Amino acid sequence: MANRYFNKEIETMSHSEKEVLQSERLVKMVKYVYDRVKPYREKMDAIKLKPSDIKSIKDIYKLPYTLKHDLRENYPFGMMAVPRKDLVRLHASSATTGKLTVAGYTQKDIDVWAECGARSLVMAGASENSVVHIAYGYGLFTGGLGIHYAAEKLGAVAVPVSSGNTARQIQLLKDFEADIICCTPSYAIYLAEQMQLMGIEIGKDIKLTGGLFGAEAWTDGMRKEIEQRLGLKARDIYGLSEIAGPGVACDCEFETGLHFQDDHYFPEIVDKDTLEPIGYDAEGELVITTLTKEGMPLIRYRTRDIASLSNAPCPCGRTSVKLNRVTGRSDDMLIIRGVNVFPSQVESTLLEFEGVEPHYHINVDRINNLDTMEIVVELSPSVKIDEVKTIEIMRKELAAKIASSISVSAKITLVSPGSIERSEHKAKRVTDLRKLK
Ligand code: DLL
Repeated sequence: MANRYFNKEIETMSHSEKEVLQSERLVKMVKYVYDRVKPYREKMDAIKLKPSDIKSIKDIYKLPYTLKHDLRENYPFGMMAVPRKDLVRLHASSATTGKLTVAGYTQKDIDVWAECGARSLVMAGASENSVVHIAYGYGLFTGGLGIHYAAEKLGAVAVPVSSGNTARQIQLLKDFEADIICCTPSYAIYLAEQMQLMGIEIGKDIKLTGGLFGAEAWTDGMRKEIEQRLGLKARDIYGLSEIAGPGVACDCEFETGLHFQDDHYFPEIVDKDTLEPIGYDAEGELVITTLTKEGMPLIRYRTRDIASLSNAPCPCGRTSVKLNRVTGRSDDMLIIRGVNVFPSQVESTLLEFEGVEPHYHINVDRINNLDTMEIVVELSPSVKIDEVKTIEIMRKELAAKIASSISVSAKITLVSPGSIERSEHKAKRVTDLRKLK
């Protein structure tokens, strides 16, 4: 059996030892940013907080938050703690809204990120004997290069396919006999669909055993679907370019939550309205502090991701805090007639409903001052689109199921297989026409 851990000493460290390590690192980090990053010095001076007031990790709540806005205001290099000559790489976030946010990394930052990625690959069952097919995009997006360096660190073979050209992806998966695949969950479903159309036999032509899927919110229903269609174990990997790309947290085979690499990245959950820290198992906004980053350290960075943390032990022996599946970003939350709706809730319901596929798009509008929601979803290939009566019954049943699960009624439009645009990158699930009015 492959090794269970990439770095056993750290991954199974006792809570008390971890706390000592985190405290030492935080104290150093706060002094480091105070001395080197003007926006941090100004924020701390404004609340009369001195670096010496931070004595242990328990004092973290005294520190001010950092927002995406701070990164944009200081674009491109104002948040860096080292001169440009000491940076070895820049990435930028996908910026679905507004200006790009840039992240700079020193060589040590790249090494730490690769280490965390390697820990994640091991959680997906990879070893130095693995062939890792990397179908995340390479470029300013951190997915491709992030996993690439992680695979090399592990000593596995990295296959830098990047995104796109699905037929070639399938050919290479077959020819290179990859055992591990890394891509967005929505692309994994698309790949599986194409393999089926091409008559590829899972387990015979394709020998995948594990995968790291992330970069977008997805559900346990989607996990089962991917596992069944691709014949592998699907792990959930989390990350964000501002902190490091993929590998900030990842789940193991016990699926008890995503092990947060909390020797380097310290997580907190805060109430998204009051910003008061909240304890374990309650949902709120994820806030992350980098404990070792040199290039662009971030103190209490508000990620806008909605999640919860758990400190329940995991049978795998890893002792880190765990991140319960990110249900979505607060920016993605739709408010429909006063009710909060996440696209992931819609996804869960669709996956439980027989006869439709997890390919969907949500259209939101406001007509005569009333919010409207339409869910366009693909029928499974086994359902005949011309069976009008069957389709009408399905539509009504699905509408009732959606209304009871998300507490909002929605118009359901069933479309034929393949009609919803597939994404090679992060899937775009929502069009909110209210924002354009
Ligand atoms: O998406 C980094 C990444 C690449 C993670 C590949 C995992 C795999 P950004 O483009 O900066 O970085 O987007 C970060 O994506 O704040 C979340 O909203 C979302 N996200 C990332 N991973 C997950 C996940 C990369 N596993 C933003 N579940 C984050 C849910 C995720 N959302």
